[in-house]
Amino acid sequence: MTYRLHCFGQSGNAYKAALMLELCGLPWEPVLVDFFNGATREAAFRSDTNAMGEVPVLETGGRRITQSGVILTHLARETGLFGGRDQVEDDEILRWILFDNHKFTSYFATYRFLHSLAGKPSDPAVMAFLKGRVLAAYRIWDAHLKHHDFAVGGRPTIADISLAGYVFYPVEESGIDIAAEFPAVDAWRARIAALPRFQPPYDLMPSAPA
Ligand SMILES: N[C@@H](CCC(=O)N[C@@H](CS)C(=O)NCC(=O)O)C(=O)O
Repeated sequence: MTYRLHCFGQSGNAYKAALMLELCGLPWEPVLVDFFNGATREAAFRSDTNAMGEVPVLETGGRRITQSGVILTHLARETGLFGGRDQVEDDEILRWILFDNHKFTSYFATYRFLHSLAGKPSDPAVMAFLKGRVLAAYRIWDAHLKHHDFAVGGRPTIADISLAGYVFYPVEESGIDIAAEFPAVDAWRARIAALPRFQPPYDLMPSAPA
């Protein structure tokens, strides 16, 4: 069975799913979503692909699974890879995935979008507010990584794969230099990049045209 992942290269949320598929050695193919020309806002996308109007969407076994955290959890359960070893670890993994979705990914992704992908200048006050939220979330993750190699249990799990969604994009896209400002995040990022079958986002997924 080949998994089909609705995605586009610039989407770090989609990259979380693509990276998991790849690290697990699963057969999958990308389905390019024309995000910058409004594909996720079209009625057909909402009715046929995802009523929430987002990527990633994973097609598998006649189902369409959405929300990267759900996709990661589903694949960990199916493969027995990158999941928790017990209920306590599962709870901790979910805790970090929720932190990632609410604070770590979401502010960074919004900031990066306005910084380099929106195609028009952004309100400086909005950018200053978002940058403060980004840096606060990165400080929390960096502090954890000063004393832990990974999010949970001393080994890579889907929590790390979720948190890794946006950390491999070129620094120019966000203007936030992770290597310079967050050394523990930088070292963790290198540990993720050293995993067998790792590939960065633009190598795994086709880019959406601007
Ligand atoms: N919490 C969601 C976030 C997904 C998300 O924000 N996807 C963006 C691309 S990175 C999207 O498709 N946005 C479409 C839109 O807002 O119109 C997840 O983790 O899957």
